[in-house]
Amino acid sequence: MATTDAPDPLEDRLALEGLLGAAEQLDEHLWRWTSTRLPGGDGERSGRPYDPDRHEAVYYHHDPPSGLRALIAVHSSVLGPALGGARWQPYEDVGEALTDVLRLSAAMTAKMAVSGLDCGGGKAVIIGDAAAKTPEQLAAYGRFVERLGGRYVTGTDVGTTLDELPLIAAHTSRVVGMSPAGEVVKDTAEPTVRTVLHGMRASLQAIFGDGSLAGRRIVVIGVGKVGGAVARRAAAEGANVAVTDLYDEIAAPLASEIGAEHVPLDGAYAQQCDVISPNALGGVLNSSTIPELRCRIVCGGANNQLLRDPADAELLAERGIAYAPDYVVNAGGAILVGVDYASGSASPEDLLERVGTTTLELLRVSQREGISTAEAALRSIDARLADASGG
Ligand code: PPY
Repeated sequence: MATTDAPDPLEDRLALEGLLGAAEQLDEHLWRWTSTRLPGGDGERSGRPYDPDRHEAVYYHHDPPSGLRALIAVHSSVLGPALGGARWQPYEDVGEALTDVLRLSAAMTAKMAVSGLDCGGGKAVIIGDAAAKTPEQLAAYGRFVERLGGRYVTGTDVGTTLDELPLIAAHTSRVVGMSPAGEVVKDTAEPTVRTVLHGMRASLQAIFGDGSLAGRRIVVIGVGKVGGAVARRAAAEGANVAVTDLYDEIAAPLASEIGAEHVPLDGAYAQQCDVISPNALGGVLNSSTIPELRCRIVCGGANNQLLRDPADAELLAERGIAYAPDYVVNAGGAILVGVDYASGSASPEDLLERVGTTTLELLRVSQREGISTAEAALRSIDARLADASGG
């Protein structure tokens, strides 16, 4: 069990307080920080309707019996309840987990706003090895979510799986994608694959005047739940696909199955191609990879692809590379579960398809106004949030 070597909650509290300022203790093992600023955030959007560096609340919970240590960040509930998946990862320390949950939850607000959903942005991170998680920890996580009384609604993300959702849902009703009878009814990976492909076709349309994947060279980096299916479908549509992954044992069989090239991860960003599709880690578009790129388009399912947003978006724009913003094209999962909260809006099918139109529109605004696609997206998010808060 993870309890023995887990730091004392007080140590965690102090670490968090050092980063965030004042905290309120809700009970012995549950803390809340309100109106927090992302440590290390550049504050560039301070005072704007969408400020990714400022969060409504952050909660920290340590459950000594199970060893669960988790953070939940509510970035914004301006558009509706804060939705987002739970990421289970062996973070080095609570500070690293905090930075991740703050960035991921802010991206969820952007994703919901740009997709036209009446939902806010939140995220959970659990500090631990996903392969070693216990049912007791999942139960403790469910109780943690329940304590927040609906301010955060959870689902799956990296390190959590659909078959674990019922174990969480046994302790909270604040879970997306489940039927009232407790069955998992919605998989968020499949619609995410669909929106990534809609975004890819729209980007090809904007750059080449033809949205077909056939004959295009597409390098898919990370071939897990989402990337693997993106590679598969792109190959089925006649693209010339190359795949790579941290784990060769995942990429190699996929490559032979779909007739793709298997390229080394090292140097993958420098591949000559039409599209680079990042589908695994965040922070992969940065000042060392961007100068190496020899593609026309970046379009993939990974969250937080830009290491420094908006600086890296501008670097991409300067190089003439069309960047389909990650939270626009990977919104499929969020759309599928978020529609349940969006009173009176369009059908999930319409919203999924709209990702293509939105991507095309952002690329056109970017070309026309000489701004990055990320900046174009931020302007539309600002407009929606300002409208919703009556400003
Ligand atoms: C994401 O899109 O990054 C997610 O976390 C998917 C999701 C969205 C809304 C609720 C649960 C999971």
